[in-house]
Amino acid sequence: MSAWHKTACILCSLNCGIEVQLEGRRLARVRGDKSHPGSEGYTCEKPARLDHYQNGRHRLTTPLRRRPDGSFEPIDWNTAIREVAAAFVRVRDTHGGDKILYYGGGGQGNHLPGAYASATRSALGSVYAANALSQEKTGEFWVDGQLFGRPSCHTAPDFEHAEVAVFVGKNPWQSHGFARARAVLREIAKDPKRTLVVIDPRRTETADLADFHLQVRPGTDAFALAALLAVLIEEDFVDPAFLRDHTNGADDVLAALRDVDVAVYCERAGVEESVVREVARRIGRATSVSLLEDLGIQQSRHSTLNSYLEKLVCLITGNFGKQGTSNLHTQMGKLFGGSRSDRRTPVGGHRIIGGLVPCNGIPDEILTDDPKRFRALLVESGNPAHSLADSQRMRQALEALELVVVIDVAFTETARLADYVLPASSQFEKWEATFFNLEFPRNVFHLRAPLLDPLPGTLPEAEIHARLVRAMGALGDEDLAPLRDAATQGRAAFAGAFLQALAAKPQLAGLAPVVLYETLGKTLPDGAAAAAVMWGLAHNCARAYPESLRRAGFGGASIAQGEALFDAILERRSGVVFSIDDYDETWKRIETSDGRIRLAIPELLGELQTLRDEDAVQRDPAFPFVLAAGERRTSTANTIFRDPAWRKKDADGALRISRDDAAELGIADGGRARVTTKRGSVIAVVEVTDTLRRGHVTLPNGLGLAYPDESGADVVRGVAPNELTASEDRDWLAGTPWHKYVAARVEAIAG
Ligand SMILES: Nc1nc2c(c(=O)[nH]1)N[C@H]1C(S)=C(S)[C@@H](COP(=O)(O)OP(=O)(O)OC[C@H]3O[C@@H](n4cnc5c(=O)[nH]c(N)nc54)[C@H](O)[C@@H]3O)O[C@H]1N2
Ligand SMILES: Nc1nc2c(c(=O)[nH]1)N[C@H]1C(S)=C(S)[C@@H](COP(=O)(O)OP(=O)(O)OC[C@H]3O[C@@H](n4cnc5c(=O)[nH]c(N)nc54)[C@H](O)[C@@H]3O)O[C@H]1N2
Ligand code: SF4
Ligand SMILES: [Mo]
Repeated sequence: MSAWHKTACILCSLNCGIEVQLEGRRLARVRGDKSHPGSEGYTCEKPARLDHYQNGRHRLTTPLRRRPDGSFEPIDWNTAIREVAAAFVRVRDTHGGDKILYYGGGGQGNHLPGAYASATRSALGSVYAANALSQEKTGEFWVDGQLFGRPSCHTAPDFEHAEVAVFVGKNPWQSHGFARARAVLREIAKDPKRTLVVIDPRRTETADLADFHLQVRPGTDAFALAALLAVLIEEDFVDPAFLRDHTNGADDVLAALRDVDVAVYCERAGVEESVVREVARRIGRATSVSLLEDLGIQQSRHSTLNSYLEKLVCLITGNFGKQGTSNLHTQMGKLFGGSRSDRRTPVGGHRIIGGLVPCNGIPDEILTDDPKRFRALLVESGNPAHSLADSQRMRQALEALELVVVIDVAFTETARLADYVLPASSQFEKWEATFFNLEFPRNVFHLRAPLLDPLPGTLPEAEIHARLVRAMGALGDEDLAPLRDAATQGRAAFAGAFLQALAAKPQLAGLAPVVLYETLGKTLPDGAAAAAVMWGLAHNCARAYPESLRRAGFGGASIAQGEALFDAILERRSGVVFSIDDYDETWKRIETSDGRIRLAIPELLGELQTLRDEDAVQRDPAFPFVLAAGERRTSTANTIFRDPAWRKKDADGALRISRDDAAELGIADGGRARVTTKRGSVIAVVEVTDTLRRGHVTLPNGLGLAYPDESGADVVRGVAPNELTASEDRDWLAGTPWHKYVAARVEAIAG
């Protein structure tokens, strides 16, 4: 029997700890890691199939360069690094480094490359970035910024302890989103003293467990949430002491919500007023309520307003800053920026939130003659040609750029449009980690050791960026040699030398991840050079949260705390509890000038007013259905598995449609239908279901990917959802897409 190696699942943001048995290079058997402090042995059904990611036919094994005729030729790494560095430097020197967009930062399992990419970006002066977060979470971040002072004041739910748990546009049974989701959902469902509420137009697996399911009409959550809030106020469930002690602007908010006509709004949302009232009473009387929102409201109409209303449910009832509610957690590394200012994109003037350009606005920044347009793109661990709205327009934008470089494990839809493709080692072939450390009161960080050597021909991103930075001439041996010497004398000596070097040459600060990798990194045990960046982050963490680290067992002065944390990160293969919080810490993390929550957000109270005159159903008779383009199912995992054979069920990613609609259109279960939107038309296999309302159809995310068959010819299975979406269909404030609200027509196909 071969050994069990510890690592983590990379298929969703939970990154459950797992143990893997290898057969050669195959991930032969996978089980939950009981010593992982976050997941405690829990997994869902998906990681058993991780070998489809590790060893599929999608793996790249050589750098590629595009020929003038659009085909690709293999090139060696030295040529690739030299040419890519020169091409980026040319764009920088001709147009300015700010014309180079970075799309990346990591997927569900790999965030260390984003840290190393920051060195390449610094060498180039690339200041604009985007990634999947800026097509899902940026509206919520903006609301957090208004309420709590900075977009990085991110809240953590606490379903483990909540008396009432509410999910709005979130199906945790399939998509998780908090630790041990299915176990926690079952516990809540079977406890008669606790209540589970789901707001979702589909009767999801989570809704099946719920005490209350508000099966809203798609795209009408702003009405449903406003009605819920109005009832909380009308029936006197507001917490006046909380509002008085902790918030500003409550009067404006309460006044705006008192204006809501509950009966009319419930009617528009397609939910029974009596049930909304019951839910409000249950929330109002509970000692603790926790809510979680996700794509169902973030990628739909009124996206940012929805996030605001969802948060107001907690805040006006005082469900914040205590057990079982919502709290501000620690962060090991920042997933997104915390700048207070509203920067705008250079061409379209789109809001940059959390440091991220809205994805739906990217084509506007490229497909223009404006001299401020983006000229080049570095894509790392992302697939914008597939995963962002409006694939057609995104492809046009990619072709219009002077330079596109893709770093990926696979020959993706985006890589096919690139000038250079650099093959990365997989997440099981290098040191990796994520910054999805979003827990409260205990927060966990897990540095994963490689299970395997890099696949020949590939390099870990840390090494790719180190080579690029050197090839650009930003860093030389004269910078590194003294630090390498100091590193051999121990970390205290290294720290002194590092600070001295930064003082002497301030531009090294931007290159710090690569500097650490090349110096301190070479002295770390087990070849963990790519973990070097964690040394800096561990010290930042110690400075930011000394008490939280102390409670987690990292005591002493700040420097000692940082060092002890870094050692623990390197040594503990199942992950580290790096912070333990008191509920009081939440209040210290509010970053408004007076430490109070700014409840009134004028822009969104303005939008709330406009609901009064808004027709809930804005349907073009040519497109009578609402299509949710991209649903999480047991058989989806973003695009991490490209091999369709990983899917045991739902192999083609069926279009779900209600029984009545299917009957009326003459479509049978297992048959095929054409789905048409203003942007495109596709053919999908059909699943007739009793879980949907009439007029609502859904397609899964992560399908429609090209994958080579045994002869090497590409086969595409299922529908690529963004052939159907349009970049202009987005939130007015945050630019988030309306993937869940796509006007569509559905037609039967004979045969
Ligand atoms: N199995 C699996 N798990 C995943 C992923 C995966 O691909 N597969 N991806 C991961 C990622 S990147 C993310 S961001 C999360 C996303 O996790 P979720 O947001 O939970 O995923 P979705 O299924 O896209 O959308 C959630 C719910 O929104 C509902 N919905 C659709 N329209 C509306 C509406 O108008 N109003 C309301 N209230 N609800 C609506 C859908 O019916 C669905 O149940 O999942 C993560 N987990
Ligand atoms: N219509 C519609 N569109 C959607 C959604 C939807 O619901 N509907 N969901 C959206 C959401 S929430 C998200 S998060 C995105 C997800 O979609 P993407 O952002 O595309 O993310 P992933 O599928 O997680 O992975 C991106 C890439 O990382 C590559 N990769 C894997 N491991 C490594 C590695 O170690 N190194 C490198 N360099 N690359 C690696 C994979 O091959 C893949 O090409 O899709 C979004 N798009
Ligand atoms: S919940 Fe997410 S991280 Fe955990 S095993 Fe399932 S897919 Fe993997
Ligand atoms: Mo996502």
